[in-house]
Amino acid sequence: MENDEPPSPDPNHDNTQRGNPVLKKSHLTQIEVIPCKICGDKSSGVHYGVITCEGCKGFFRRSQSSSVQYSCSRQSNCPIDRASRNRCQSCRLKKCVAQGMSRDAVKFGRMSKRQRDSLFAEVERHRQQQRLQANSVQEPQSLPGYRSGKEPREQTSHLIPHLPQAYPYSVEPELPGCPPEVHPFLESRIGEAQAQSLAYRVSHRRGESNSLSAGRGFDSTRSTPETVLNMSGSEMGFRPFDPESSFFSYPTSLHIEELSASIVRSHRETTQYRPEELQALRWKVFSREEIHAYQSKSVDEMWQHCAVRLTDAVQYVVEFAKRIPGFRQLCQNDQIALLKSGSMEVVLVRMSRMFNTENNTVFFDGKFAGTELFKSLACSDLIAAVFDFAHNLCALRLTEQQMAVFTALVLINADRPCLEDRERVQKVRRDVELALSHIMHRDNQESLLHKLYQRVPVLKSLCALHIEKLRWFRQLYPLTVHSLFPPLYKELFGSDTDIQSLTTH
Ligand code: HC3
Repeated sequence: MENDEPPSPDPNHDNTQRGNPVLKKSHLTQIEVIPCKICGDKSSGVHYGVITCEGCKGFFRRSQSSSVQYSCSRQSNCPIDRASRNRCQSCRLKKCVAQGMSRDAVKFGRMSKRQRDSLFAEVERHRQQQRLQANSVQEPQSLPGYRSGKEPREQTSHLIPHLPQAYPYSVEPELPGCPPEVHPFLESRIGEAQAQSLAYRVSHRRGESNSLSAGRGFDSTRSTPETVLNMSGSEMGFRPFDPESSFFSYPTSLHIEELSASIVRSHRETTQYRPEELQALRWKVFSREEIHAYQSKSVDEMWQHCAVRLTDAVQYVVEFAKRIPGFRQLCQNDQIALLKSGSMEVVLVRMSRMFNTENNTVFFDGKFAGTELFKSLACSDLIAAVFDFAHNLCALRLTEQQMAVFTALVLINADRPCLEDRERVQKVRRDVELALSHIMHRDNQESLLHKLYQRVPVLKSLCALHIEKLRWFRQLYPLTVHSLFPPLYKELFGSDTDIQSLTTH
């Protein structure tokens, strides 16, 4: 049983005061308003690339120095919080890795200015939250619900907005024109996030979305995330893409260049793992015992486990969608309709980033797993088809930029059911199509375009099969779906009537 040793000075770990003369004690104090990303305890700084407490810093350091292999005696999904963090070393380490802790993480003191700005933007957000909580914050305004071809109903949806840090604070290879950015929105506890609603998650006031896209200068009186995003954007000489100003104009090549860069940046901000991390972990596979533990789960237990993991992944997709230029200018009903019908498809495309074609495994729960791990789902045809899709797409070896724009194209589909303004969706899609063509042309890989478009109907069939399996599962375990599946999952893959609307187009 791991107990937290008293913190000891560690020459290798990032000591922010020693790391950078520019950082003052006040900076360190600022960061400490952000709780430990692993257990939620009071943090003491950025350690191994992630904001953690002393206990989790010491735990991670020991896990890296000792050759011990941790294993979970339960279902590898132990909750890790201040009180429970010492109960399961395996799950604690898994969470450390999932949050991005790494021996190779850049020291905070040597972070780029942009990354430090992003971190301080998050500090500012936390401080705002603390101020709001101190002044008994107002409940978020409920928003008109999603109209799935029925009469408008009370807002009941459960998708989107706040997500845990998608990127830890560590150096990233910068793509031209799309520098790494950790958006202050990407932060909160998953449990909270899953409880919120789709309409709430895509919600935005016109003014807010305008400030995101209008490229305004930094207004110190409005230290909101949007203006912070604009500040760091303009500071980087990166003029945020402004869909409003160019929405109806003929797309110039500059407009398409900016659109491409904006989509790629949104993708980088909202993928759970960086390519380098997945590469570094590619041979971290589950042991026979660990696979057996998954296979020993009952059908309903494994479905619940995967439903939670799938919902986590969807939340990142929803955040990505919100950042696609033009998406937030669509009416809320259409934003939700595109997400309900397209987010699973994007999850499956993104899954190919986490796939190792050499041993046909996918990164899941912190290690790489083969189809056999999912046996207790009792839907081997779906698993086989999903793995085949991931393998074949992975074999195309898309770059992150190509992946980013392709997933935007998958999402922005004017043929989806229940859309109110198809023409407007088509206008957004047209620019994304041009962006994909632009990127493939630039990379001299136009031949890939045809192959990518051929994958789209396969995605649709996979999602139809998934819905069919869910219908079967719900008949056997109605209570499990009703009481134990994340609200967000139920909204996404909804009741039978919604399911039909999702799969008839
Ligand atoms: C598709 C999948 C569920 C989702 C799993 C995800 C995409 C979850 C996010 C991880 O970061 C990456 C990942 C890896 C494996 C993916 C699973 C493979 C098989 C399984 C099913 C096909 C879907 C089961 C979901 C269900 C049936 C509960 O709705």
